[in-house]
Amino acid sequence: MNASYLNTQTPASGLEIPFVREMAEITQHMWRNGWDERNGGNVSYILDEQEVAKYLDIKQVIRTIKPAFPVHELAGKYFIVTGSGKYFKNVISDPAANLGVLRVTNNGEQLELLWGLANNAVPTSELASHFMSHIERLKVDPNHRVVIHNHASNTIAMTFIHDLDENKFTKTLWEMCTECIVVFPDGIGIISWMVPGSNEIGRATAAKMKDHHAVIWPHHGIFGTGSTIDEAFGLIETVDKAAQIYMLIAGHEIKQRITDQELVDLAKAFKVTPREGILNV
Ligand code: 2HA
Ligand code: ZN
Repeated sequence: MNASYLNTQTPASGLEIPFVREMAEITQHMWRNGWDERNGGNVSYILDEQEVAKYLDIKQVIRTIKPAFPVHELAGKYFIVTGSGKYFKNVISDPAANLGVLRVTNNGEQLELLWGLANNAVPTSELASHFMSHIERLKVDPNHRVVIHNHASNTIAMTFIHDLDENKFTKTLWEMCTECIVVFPDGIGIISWMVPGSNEIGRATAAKMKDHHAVIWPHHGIFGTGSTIDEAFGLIETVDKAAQIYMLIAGHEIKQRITDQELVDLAKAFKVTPREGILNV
């Protein structure tokens, strides 16, 4: 038996940490869906202190990073985020280079890096939209944890040929697949086209997050939120599936459809309350 072989330990990659693995797997799924070309897309996920402390030394700050604006509302919170300019395709093979675990300082002025973002990498360019969205979702849902942004293809396509009025857009999506109204009864928020990466687009997105789990950026992509990675990802999957059906039937003669009364019946059966002002019954 070769002793040196026995002593060789695989260096820790980060994948042994459950929340790192979750991020690595979900970014890989998104890339395989064609939703995250090049460095497109970003994810941020609020972690429990106890969960982080199980795997990392939370007293060991690697470096501090100044956010674009102070985030007092998120003081003391822990996040795992994707890095700016990083490719979702590559997260699974090198999590520490593409992801980072951060803590917001108690005064909300700084981010303390506890793991990852190797080689001086910085958090996602859309951190403003993520942080502002977390702040708004937490006000309405204490279980809120996850913000995912990606370039879901059918959703982007639909923003070219459908009216961007959010009630009309939501109704069309509800009509495309039976489960939609059950998955997003609060409907889809839509902002106007804006330059990404700015505090302004963050504010516009977060304003819609006050009463929607998902917000579309026309000709760019989507933000989905939830209390788990599965929930936020599942929401985007469902929206994009409905948008895909819309793109498949667009321009074809429609012979039958789900009626408003049937949508009401669905909502009743699944005990959800559809956003007001969308269904005509
Ligand atoms: O490059 O998706 O919106 C990351 C993005 C910017
Ligand atoms: Zn984007």
